[in-house]
Amino acid sequence: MPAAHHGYPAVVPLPVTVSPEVAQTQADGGPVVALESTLIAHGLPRPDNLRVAREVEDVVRRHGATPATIAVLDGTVHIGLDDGGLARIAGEESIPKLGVRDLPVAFAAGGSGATTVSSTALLAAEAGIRVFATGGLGGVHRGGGYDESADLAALAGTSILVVCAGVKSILDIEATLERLESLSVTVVGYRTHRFPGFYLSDSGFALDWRIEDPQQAAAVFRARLDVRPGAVVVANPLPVSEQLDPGLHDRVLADALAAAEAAGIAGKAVTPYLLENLHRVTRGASLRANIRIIERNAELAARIAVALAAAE
Ligand code: PSU
Ligand code: MN
Repeated sequence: MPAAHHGYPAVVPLPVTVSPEVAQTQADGGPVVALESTLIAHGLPRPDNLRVAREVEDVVRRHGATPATIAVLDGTVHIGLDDGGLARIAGEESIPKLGVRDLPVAFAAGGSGATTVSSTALLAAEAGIRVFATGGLGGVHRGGGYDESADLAALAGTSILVVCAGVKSILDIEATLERLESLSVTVVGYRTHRFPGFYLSDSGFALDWRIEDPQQAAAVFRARLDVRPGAVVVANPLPVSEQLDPGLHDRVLADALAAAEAAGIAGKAVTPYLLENLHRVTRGASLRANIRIIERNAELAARIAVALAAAE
């Protein structure tokens, strides 16, 4: 894998395996959509997570692109998992969550893990993939202790287009938007001027820019490459008819945040803990919204990847 944009030649190339389907699509100049694996391993409950992981790949295929779910298995980066790989990520109890800083430890030890937005974006970009679909980005957490997801800094330096439903509503959305601005991450709304709030269609915060179709998204991304390396975030809201009831959302979120604090949950366990808590107390309503978000983002990402491939 080339590491030219870091300014140093790669001394030891990253251990990477590209699936035959992804390799063929790339050789043909076709559209590929990267998918992360932390939301499978840690964002969704077993056994639904495996079904969703397969469905999301099918959504990408149905919209004309090739899916590349990314994870680390036995010390090797997989750009595109086969069904056995998906089943391991979804099923193994002890799969760790790997941000960028965790990757070297996994490589050195020959370990396995699920990649977050930060590490998926980096590994996808290094593999020449330009479009990535996820649920919601990490960001700045609420509360007293400072907790900022590595997703933000990673996107600042990684040239990739990420389709998401904003950032998870468990976060401090205002602070997260400010950090995205400081880091010069390009953020555009898809057919909206409102920043989506993940489970909610509107986080309450406005966006400066909106785009109307996949062709515009592709054009913004191509222009971004001429400006300076960095990500383009395409914020794709759930329609109001599919969002979580806002009253229910606010009530259960307050309880979940209090429970996390009381239980002393810290570090990278915070996000999975809060998501699991919400899924439980909303009796699956937040889970259904979460799955719809991922499917809708996969569809839009595939359309954008198709537009990008056609433009080149
Ligand atoms: N979006 C979801 N579910 C998830 C995540 C995002 O809908 O589980 C994951 C992503 O992998 C993201 C990570 O990168 O949560 C952020 O974790 P942290 O806040 O610890 O950086
Ligand atoms: Mn954190």
